[in-house]
Amino acid sequence: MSHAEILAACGLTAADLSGGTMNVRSPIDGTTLAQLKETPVSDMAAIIARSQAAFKAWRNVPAPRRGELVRLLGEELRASKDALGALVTLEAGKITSEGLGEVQEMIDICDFAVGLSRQIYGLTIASERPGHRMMETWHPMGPVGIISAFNFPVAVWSWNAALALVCGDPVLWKPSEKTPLTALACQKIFDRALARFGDAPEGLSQVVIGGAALGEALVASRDVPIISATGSTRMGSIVGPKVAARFGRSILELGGNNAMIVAPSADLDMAVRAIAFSAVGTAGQRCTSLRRVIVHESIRAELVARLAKVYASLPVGDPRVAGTLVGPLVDNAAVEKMQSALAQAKAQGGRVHGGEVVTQGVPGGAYVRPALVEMPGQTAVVRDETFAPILYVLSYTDLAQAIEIQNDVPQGLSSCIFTLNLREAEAFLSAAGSDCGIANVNIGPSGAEIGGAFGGEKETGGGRESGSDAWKGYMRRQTNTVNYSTALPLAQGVKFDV
Ligand code: UN1
Repeated sequence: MSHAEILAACGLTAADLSGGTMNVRSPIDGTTLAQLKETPVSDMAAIIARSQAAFKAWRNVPAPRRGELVRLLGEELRASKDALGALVTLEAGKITSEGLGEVQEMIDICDFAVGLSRQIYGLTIASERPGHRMMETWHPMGPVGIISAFNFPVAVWSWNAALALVCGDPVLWKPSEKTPLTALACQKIFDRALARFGDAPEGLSQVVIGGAALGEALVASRDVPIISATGSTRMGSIVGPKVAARFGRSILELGGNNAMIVAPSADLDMAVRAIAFSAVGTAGQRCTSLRRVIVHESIRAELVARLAKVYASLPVGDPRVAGTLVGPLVDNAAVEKMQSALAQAKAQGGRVHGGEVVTQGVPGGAYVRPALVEMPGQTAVVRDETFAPILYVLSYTDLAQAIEIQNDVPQGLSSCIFTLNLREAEAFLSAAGSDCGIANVNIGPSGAEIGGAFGGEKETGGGRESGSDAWKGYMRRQTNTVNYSTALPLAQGVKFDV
C-alpha cells in the first residue's frame, strides 16, 4: 500500500492532514506524511472543561454498559488492524509484524477491560462493632491525561483508555509529536465505536496535537486528577512533582535499563533468540528493550561468539519488506545519541561490534546496525538508557554478584534470567533478587502480555498500567461503614456519652 492508501484506510482525510505547520515525517525514508494543525494552548481550558462535563455523565453509566463501549472499540480495532498496523509502521518505523502486534495489544486490553467492567470488586471487611458492616467501593476519579511516547504510539493509549473508560473516566490524549497520525487514526476508530454505542457523552476521548505546552496544561490542571505519562526519566522528573504539588495522581512509565542474566546452565539456543528479539527488536526502542547481558564468565566467550554471528547477519532495512528485522530509528537525533553512546563506551574500555550508520538504499531513513559492546564492567554509559539497539555484555562469577550488577542501575523496569537451575531462578525472583517491576525466567525482558501489571521501580517511576489490578490507579477507593443496629457504639471502645 502507498502512503496515501494507508492514510486513507485509517480514515484520515486531506483536511486532517494539511493546513498546519507541524511536519510529520516517516522514519522509513524521511518523506513528509502530513502538515498538521496544532491544538492552540488557549483551547486547553475548554477541552478540559468538556472532559469534566463528560465525566459527570459517564460516571453514572453502569460499568458493564461502559464496558460495551470498549467492546465495540475492540471490534473496530479488529476491523482496522491491518490499516492501523501499517500506519504504525509508516509513522514509527516498526517492522510490519510489530506494527500489527501493537494493534493486537490494543485489542487484547479491550477484551481485558470488557471483562473488568463486570469485576470492579471491592472488599467487605469484618467490623469490630455489632450490627455494623464495612466495605469498600471503587468510584470513577475524573479525566485522565495521557502523555505517550513515539515507540508504542497506540498501545500505551489503549492500556490507559480501555481501563479508564470502564472505570468511568474520560481520557485526554497528548501523543508524541513524532507520532500524531496514529493518534488521529485511533480517534477515528474510537468515534466509530462511539457512533455504534449511541448515548455516550461528548468529549469522552479527546486528542490534542502539538508540543510540550499542551502536556503542561494537562499536568497543571486540577480538573485532570490523573496524569499517565510515558517517556524519559527527565520528563517524569518534571511531571511527577508538578502533579504531586496539586495532589493529583500520576502513573509514570519512564526509563528502563533491562538486563538478562545468563547462567551456566542456560539453554543457550533459547537465550540467543531471546536476546536477539529483545535487544534488536523495535530497533532497541522499547522501554523494555534488553540493554545489558550479564553472562557467567565460563560461557561468556561462547555467548559473545554466537551473538556476534547473529548480529553480523541481521537484516536491517525498510520495515515494510518481508524478512527485515531491524527498521529505522525514529530520527537522526536518535542516531547521533547512539553514536555518542558508542564513543563513550569505547572510551570506557568497551569493544564494539557493529553499530554503524547505514542507508540501506533509503537515504532519508535513520538506519543503524545494532551494536554489541563487550564492557570491562558497569561503567557510566552502561548505567544510562540509550534508546537505540546497543547491547552491553558484562560478566559475573556468582549469582549474588550478577543480581547486584543487575540492580545497580537507576532504572527498575524489566529483567530476566536464563537458567535451568531452580534455586537460581527462585533466588532471582525472591525479595533479595531482581528489584524490577517485571522479572522473568527463560523469557526476555520485552514483549509483556497485557494481563500482567506493567511498570517498574526506581527511576522507572513506580506506575502500573495494563493488567492485574492496575485499574485501581484509575479509581478512588471509598471505605464505607454502615450501622444497621439501634445503638451507636464507637470504635476502639471509646465512651462519649452526651
Ligand atoms: C514501551 O516500550 O513503552 O512489554 C511498552 C513490551 C510491550 C510494551 C512496551 N508489551 O515490550
